[in-house]
Amino acid sequence: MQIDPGADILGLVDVQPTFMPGGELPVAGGDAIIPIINNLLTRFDHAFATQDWHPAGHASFASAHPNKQPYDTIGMPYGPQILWPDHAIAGTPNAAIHPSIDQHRIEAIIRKGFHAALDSYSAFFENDRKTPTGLEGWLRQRGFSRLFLCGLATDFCVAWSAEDAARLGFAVTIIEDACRGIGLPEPNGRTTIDTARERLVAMGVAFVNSQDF
Ligand code: VGL
Ligand code: ZN
Repeated sequence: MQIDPGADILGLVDVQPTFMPGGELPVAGGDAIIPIINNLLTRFDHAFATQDWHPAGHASFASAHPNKQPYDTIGMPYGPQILWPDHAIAGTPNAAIHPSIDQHRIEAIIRKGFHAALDSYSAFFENDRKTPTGLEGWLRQRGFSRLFLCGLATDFCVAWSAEDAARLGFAVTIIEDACRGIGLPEPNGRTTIDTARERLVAMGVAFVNSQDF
């Protein structure tokens, strides 16, 4: 795959210790993507990153709701919300971009999920699908039209970011080996990783591997 330095940007989604083994919401193999992403960061001229960034007591935490457990789903004013263990607490070391990530090409960092009553998986919109993070404007003003996404988790924040980006008219590619997913069970023995991939492929999102560059 040829990278166009004027149009292409690598997006690092939630590459934070809170989503890695030893963190609060560990994604299996989440730390294995760090060297792959550092290698990708030597190929792209431009990168941005997101950070999941929640206040203590955030509405997406099961601990904020009486008699609820992590991975239960509840109804929120903006729709169904999966509840999570407390994670990505703003300002804590585990909410930082992983310290082993080479940040010298990261030109913008977008934090999301800081509204106490509203979750945000996507880098573009909070989970009401309306409240913008500002990333769209930044990308357009900088002239980027093709996004290459990596990070955590494939089936939540990466998938929702890819879906919004495609909907907004960006060409979107997910670098699959530079992502890891949570994989909650879905009907018929499938997982949220399978259903997210299917939905994204149908929307025209491309899937590649880091060796394709
Ligand atoms: C994420 C669940 C809750 C993610 C963030 O980064 O995919 N997942 N908050
Ligand atoms: Zn979160």
